[in-house]
Amino acid sequence: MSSTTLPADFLWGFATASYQIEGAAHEGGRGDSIWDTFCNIPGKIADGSNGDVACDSYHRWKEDIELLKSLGAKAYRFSISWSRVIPLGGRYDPLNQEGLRFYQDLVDELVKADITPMVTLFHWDLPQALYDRYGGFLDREEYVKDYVHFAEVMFEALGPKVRHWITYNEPWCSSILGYSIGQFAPGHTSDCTKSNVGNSSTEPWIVGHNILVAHGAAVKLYREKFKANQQGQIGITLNGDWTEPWDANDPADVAAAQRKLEFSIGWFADPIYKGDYPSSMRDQLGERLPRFTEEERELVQGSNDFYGMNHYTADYIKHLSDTARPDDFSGNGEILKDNKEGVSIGPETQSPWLRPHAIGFRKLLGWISNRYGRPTIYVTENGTSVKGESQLPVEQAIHDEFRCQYFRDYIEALVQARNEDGVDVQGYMAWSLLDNFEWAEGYETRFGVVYVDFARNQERRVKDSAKVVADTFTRLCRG
Ligand code: GBH
Repeated sequence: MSSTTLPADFLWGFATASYQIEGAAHEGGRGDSIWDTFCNIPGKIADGSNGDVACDSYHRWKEDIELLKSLGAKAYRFSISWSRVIPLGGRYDPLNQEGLRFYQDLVDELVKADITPMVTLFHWDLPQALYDRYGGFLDREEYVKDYVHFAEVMFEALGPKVRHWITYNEPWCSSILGYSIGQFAPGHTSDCTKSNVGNSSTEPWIVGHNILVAHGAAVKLYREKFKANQQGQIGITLNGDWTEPWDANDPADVAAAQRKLEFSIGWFADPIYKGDYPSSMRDQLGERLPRFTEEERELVQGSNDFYGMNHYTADYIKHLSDTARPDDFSGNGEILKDNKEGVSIGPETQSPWLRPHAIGFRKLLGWISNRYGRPTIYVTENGTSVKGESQLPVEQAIHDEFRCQYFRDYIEALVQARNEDGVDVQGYMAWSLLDNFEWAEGYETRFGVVYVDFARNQERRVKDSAKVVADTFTRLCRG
């Protein structure tokens, strides 16, 4: 194989998430999730919007599959709305057959179209009833049992046709954004200007721990009860930005950049691949970081058949000299977009946290591969917003050269990581198939390779970037 090709069976395609695209929030028997509730709190979503209609994919899913087909996609990653399937969420609560049918039909049609379904069980939309009943993720006993039951329902319903399962999307976000900063549902934080519930110094670490245990328990169930027949793979998807030291000549910044990777990625991946949290986290957090019981460790260690990697950007990290604050979650470093020389990590986008830096993708693929013993990696999200895109008339927005260049650069970095650095990356899903509900930013920020006209009936228009992704992989995958 030459250094500029990918194997013919390389799994490439596009990704979405239930609450961001489905709409039909109060239809088809769906129960509320914590995001329905969160969107109703004034001031939480930039444009005051919500996912009630979103891309209306609950009704237009066939059109979405046509789009995937027209692009030649090999795979489609989507997530399940737990409260659409079990409106009240719990293991003794009734199933909603109409919700299950929706996902079964979707999977059937994808398979007919020769598109591999990649199913994320959980992309942040926890059933509200479970939060009301026992505080959701905070209750290790109840939460883990309810999650495993939900997973079992889905393995049974979709398993015969699904070979790729993702237990969780970005537990870092559920923990830190949901329970430390309070920027995401359910909005817990110690910052009393934002919320009167939460404890940023303890809750995020408990939430992260319980999600890891739930992931491990669902994987155990899959392996024991379904894997032999269904022949699928299961893993977790973690987010992580690459880091560079703010001052490359300062060993304290070099160490802080490494610590930031451990606090964001190692937090979840170390227990899965090595059996415990990184020592840098234990050192800083002490007993605020839960400890694994022997039983939990057994569930979690070795629980990934593949590593799901979401990646968008990079940061410069500057060490902080004082003792870490109780609400610190970055390993006691400052996260900056300019380095000591004032050089930006990359050009600005619509998202304050995101600046393209493709070489960081290659470096992070290498870091993960080395630290965790060369796991199979599926890139489950990668993409960018474009500064000012929402202000553009559709005829201009669809010519998204900035996003096209992002994809060219990042896909090239992936090919180099695979073919020159020996990283075992076997798939790539661009984020996102559609412009969609971008969480706290509402509809002000677009990530789609397909434009969605939210003012005109959710009409879809393919952007140039969709063709760049499709053409690039079609060319690379000739074998
Ligand atoms: C992905 O997360 C999500 O999986 C997807 O649903 C979402 O649409 C997509 O990003 C685009 O945003 O506000 O400074 O605290 C990407 C990883 C990690 C990016 C947390 C935003 C927040 C930084 N995210 N980060 S900050």
